[in-house]
Amino acid sequence: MAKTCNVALIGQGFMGRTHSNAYLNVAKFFTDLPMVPVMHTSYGLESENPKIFAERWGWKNAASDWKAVIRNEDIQFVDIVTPNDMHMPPAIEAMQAGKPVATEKPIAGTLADARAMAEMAKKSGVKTFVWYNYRRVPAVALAHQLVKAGKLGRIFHIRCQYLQEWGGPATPLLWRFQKKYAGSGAHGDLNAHIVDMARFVTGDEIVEVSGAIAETFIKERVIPTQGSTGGITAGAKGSAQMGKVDVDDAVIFLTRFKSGAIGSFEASRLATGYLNRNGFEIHGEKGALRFNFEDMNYLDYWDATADRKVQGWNRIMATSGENHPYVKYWWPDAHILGYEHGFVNEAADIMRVLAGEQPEVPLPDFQDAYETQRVLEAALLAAENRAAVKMSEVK
Ligand code: SOE
Repeated sequence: MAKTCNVALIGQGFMGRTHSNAYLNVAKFFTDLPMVPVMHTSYGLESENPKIFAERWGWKNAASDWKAVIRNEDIQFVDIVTPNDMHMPPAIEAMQAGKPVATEKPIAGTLADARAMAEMAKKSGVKTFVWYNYRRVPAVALAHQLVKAGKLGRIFHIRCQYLQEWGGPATPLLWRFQKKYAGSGAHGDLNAHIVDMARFVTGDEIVEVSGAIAETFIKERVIPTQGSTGGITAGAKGSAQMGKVDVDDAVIFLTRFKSGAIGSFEASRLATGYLNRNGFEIHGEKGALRFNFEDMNYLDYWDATADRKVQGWNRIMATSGENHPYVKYWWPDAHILGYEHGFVNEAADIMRVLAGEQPEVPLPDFQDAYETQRVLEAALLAAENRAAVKMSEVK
């Protein structure tokens, strides 16, 4: 009989929905879990009608005092999905209470917050997690396995892009465009994902950042009279007043990796034509990989060791229950998965780790996510100083 874990969700919004859906469904599909979540309490600001959110998503209790929620001795695991500036305070509170804790990506809006969280994790010894959900897309997990198995050999190039286009002039001044809440714009939102994904898939680390450019194309946005109602911009309404944008709309930068590979990263919310193009291309001595989340069930693999006559891009449909991570818990082969499945897969892995088991795919903890945050900071420094930044200079 699986043990139970009383979960508290701190925050609502878009990630509140993806995480609630994950807790609602994980035990239905992952029937071998040693521990299953109990949706004990969800926290939201009074103005966000926490009772309505809790009832809609099946949380037993609703609260509007996050400290009281974390201090409740019935709570066994704290999951934080608030905007980036509100990741650290509840995370520190949870770790000081000796409770395992997770945050949405990025671990925090600033390197200082990320560092404090990583240090407290080390000091408290509690288990920590950061929801880099794309690691749990079967095609991405397969890429990690192929690189680890040496299928690409020595890697030369790592090219990552996370391109969206929702940040046009009509989009109001949401929290994601305000430094005090987000820390940065597309950079912490999207480059966070692809830096984590590059480190995860290659197992390599970035040692230098250069050639960085941060740009804010739209300097002012309408001040919202209503925030987004569950999507990125869904339902957001603007007033007649304008507010200044103080974060980037796009950040691009170049990297050197420890192995000697070289890389490029590009994140934008104004990449017209790409709606959620989160992906990578990796070129090695023995082969190459490419992935685009807009086509998330496929991984393209080029085997450079094959007979030249038949070399080409193999378009692998990563939906085989027998061969690809997580798929066996879902549908028969080739019945494909969606965005929400990555979060359910992650909830399963978190429950396994909380119960002392290994996850199906490596899970980033606060220290791992702090390494990603250091790279993000290095890129902003490189852009500001128009000069290369060695990672050894960024603590
Ligand atoms: C908005 O850019 C966003 O919702 C990101 O915040 C998520 O992390 C990404 O998965 C989808 O786009």
